[in-house]
Amino acid sequence: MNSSEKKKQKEAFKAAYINKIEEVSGDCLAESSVLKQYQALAELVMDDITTQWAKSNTKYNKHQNKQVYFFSIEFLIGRLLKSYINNLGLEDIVTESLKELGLDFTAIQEQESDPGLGNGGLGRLMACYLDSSAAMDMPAHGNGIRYKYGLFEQRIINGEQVEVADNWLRNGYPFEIRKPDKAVIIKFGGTIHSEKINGNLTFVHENYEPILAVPYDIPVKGYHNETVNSLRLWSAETLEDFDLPKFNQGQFLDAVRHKSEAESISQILYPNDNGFDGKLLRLKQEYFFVCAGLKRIVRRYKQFNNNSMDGFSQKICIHINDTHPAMCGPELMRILMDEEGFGWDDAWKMTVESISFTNHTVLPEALEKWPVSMMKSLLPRIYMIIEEINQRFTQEIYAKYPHDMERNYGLSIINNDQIHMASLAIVASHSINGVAELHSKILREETFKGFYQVFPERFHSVTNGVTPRRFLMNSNPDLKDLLNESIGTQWQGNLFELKRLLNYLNDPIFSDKFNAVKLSNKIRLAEHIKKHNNLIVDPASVFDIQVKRIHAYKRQLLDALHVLYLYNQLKENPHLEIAPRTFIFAGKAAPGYYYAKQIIRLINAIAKMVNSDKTLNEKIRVVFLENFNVSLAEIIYPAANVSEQISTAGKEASGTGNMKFMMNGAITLGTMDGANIEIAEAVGPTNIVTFGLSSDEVSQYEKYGGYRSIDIYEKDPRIQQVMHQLIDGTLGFGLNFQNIYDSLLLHNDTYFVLKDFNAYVDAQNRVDQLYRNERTWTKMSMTNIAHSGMFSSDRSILDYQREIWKII
Ligand code: GL4
Repeated sequence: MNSSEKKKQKEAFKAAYINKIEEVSGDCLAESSVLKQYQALAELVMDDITTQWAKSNTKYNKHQNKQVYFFSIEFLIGRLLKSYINNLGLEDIVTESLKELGLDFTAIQEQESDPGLGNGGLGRLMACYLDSSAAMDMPAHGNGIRYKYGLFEQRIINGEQVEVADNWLRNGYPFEIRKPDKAVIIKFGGTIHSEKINGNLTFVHENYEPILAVPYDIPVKGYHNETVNSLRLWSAETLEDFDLPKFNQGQFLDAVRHKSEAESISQILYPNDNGFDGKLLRLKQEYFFVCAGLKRIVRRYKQFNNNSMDGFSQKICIHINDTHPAMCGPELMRILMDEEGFGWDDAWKMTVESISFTNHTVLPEALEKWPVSMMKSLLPRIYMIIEEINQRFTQEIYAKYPHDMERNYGLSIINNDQIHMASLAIVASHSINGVAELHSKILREETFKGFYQVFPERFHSVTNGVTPRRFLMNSNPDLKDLLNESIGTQWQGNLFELKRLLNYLNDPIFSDKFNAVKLSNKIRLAEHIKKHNNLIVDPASVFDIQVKRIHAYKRQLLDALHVLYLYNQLKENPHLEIAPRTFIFAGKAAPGYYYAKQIIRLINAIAKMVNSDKTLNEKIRVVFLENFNVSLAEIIYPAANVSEQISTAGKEASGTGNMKFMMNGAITLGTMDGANIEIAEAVGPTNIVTFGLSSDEVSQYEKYGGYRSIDIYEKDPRIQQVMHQLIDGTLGFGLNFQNIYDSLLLHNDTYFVLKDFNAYVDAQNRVDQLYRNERTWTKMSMTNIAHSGMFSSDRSILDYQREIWKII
């Protein structure tokens, strides 16, 4: 675009924007609030997107291409305004126009609430996959729940986590379109009886409670193309607002009770990551979005396919994100048999051919098991179908493997009066995959070993990826510009092109510019820390960062104990030569997870002690940033030097934060777990720092014993010292971390924190040495970025297309 064209476009944009502000606020620009400026900009952007959206939908209705639907109970999309603007290619026009109008673009963006419709990696992965699919012109859509309250907001008060409701819809949400005309009815409870209708045995559902599912669609705009896909989120409503007869009889509370009970289904996101709590309301949520989503997909398919289901499983992929949508199997069977008139065998073939399943965790406490009684009374017809699926499946395997009764028994979907959702998902889909090589291997050899023996061809592996649009281009614009001016812009379309950066490893001018970008990102984070924690940190210090959900297996404790150890070292020897470090933590703990909350308390206690100790010469600082969410993450990743990925080997299915850090040039300090292993392979051993037990070693100890944490404790005075400090009042008057202490000694350290302590301290020393050689560190950092192509979610989506959906 030449400069006069650009000028014209900017003038047109400014005129339209001023108009919009007047339209949405009734105020002129000068008097408008930042909120109205944001709303006007959002509406203007939506005007552009909806036109393209309609075109994409028309194209899709012809069913020339296979459509993928991601069913997920979480979609952690983050703020959208900036990403829409950049994807539309309007970045410069908007940024410059707003500047010329004297408006603060950053402040405008901060008006947008960050929809917290997910807990962590699992939900964020879906958002990355939607972004990549749209960028690659692939028809893939999301199907989930429009929670009225997303994941709680975290406040840190007196060092402890306090949860506050996340009312993200408070000011309305400009990027959704409510579609009451596409609402469907979901039936809960009631009874089933069979009847002969026109000579056919038919199942009739009676006395059920009907709930209305109303879709809200959010456009998913592709990067610099014409594709706009849809994220459909369902909201629960009553059929009639309230029960009028009751109201007229003066029973006001009863009249509205039904309304609030119905609406409770989409009221709140369960705040557990990697955990299952078995609540009835959660089961309702699961069926709610599964049933609503499938109904619309089937209806639309027929509408544009001469009212026929022919070819359905060749044209539709139902991809289920972990087991929460596992009822897709029985529900599709129900629709096909009870509503579309198919017999069992045909319906089953179509179901299995359409559904594919990704598993996201091997932690036993996260595997979903629903009591038969609960399923039977809430979803009687679904239960009948699950029972029949199980009967047919078990019969088949008993006939095929008559000598392997014990294994066969373990494969039953219904066991001990519980429905095993992972087993259901495996049996009812043609593909199951893990999310990193190691994770997929553990699924084949341990978690789902029996199923792997029966269905080896169903098992695949697709390593996770993250979108470089949000996590590099948008959140690290200075790095983007530097890359563009040095290696050209091809990498923006194909992240493998970042390899060209390797040509600059020995270029001192480039290195200086590269380090300047990192420094300015660290200054931005330091300003955030000053504002929110009232703490000054030195941007020249090593920014050593662990941000993720707080969970025992992720071992924030190991990180914290090392900080404590380093503190002890510095107290002993104030002249200890180390590169100054800022240890930064952030992450939410599930509200009911006491241990994780204690970890937060511990980190804050250590922070308080360390930051107020003047004798340390500011060599170490400790920060806990409250309310980790996508927006905060976007400031954190670009500022990191060290990426802490220190889960107990074998426990983190993949991790995706590790990839976001790497893409922004942080060096991974990690165990050989999840996708860390593939990061190590990609960058080579000299560009990563790894340590600790391997997953094989962990699993040997778990199976055969042989680890006694007390032995380690008794041999290591450094460990004894930090352990005592947990309980002797060092960390503050009245602060006692007895249960953390007990978890390590009394309960034999389930996650091998003490076992890996020594190796971790050594690894941290290596990090220190490496950082102190600036040239080496810069090269390592550049090498990490250069090899991050493989961790783009574009690559993951290509893998899914080839291996699983068989699209290309
Ligand atoms: C998770 C895994 O814990 C995480 O390792 C993985 O990267 C992510 C996406 O596949 O899924 N599983 C659950 S549950 N929450 C996660 O973040």
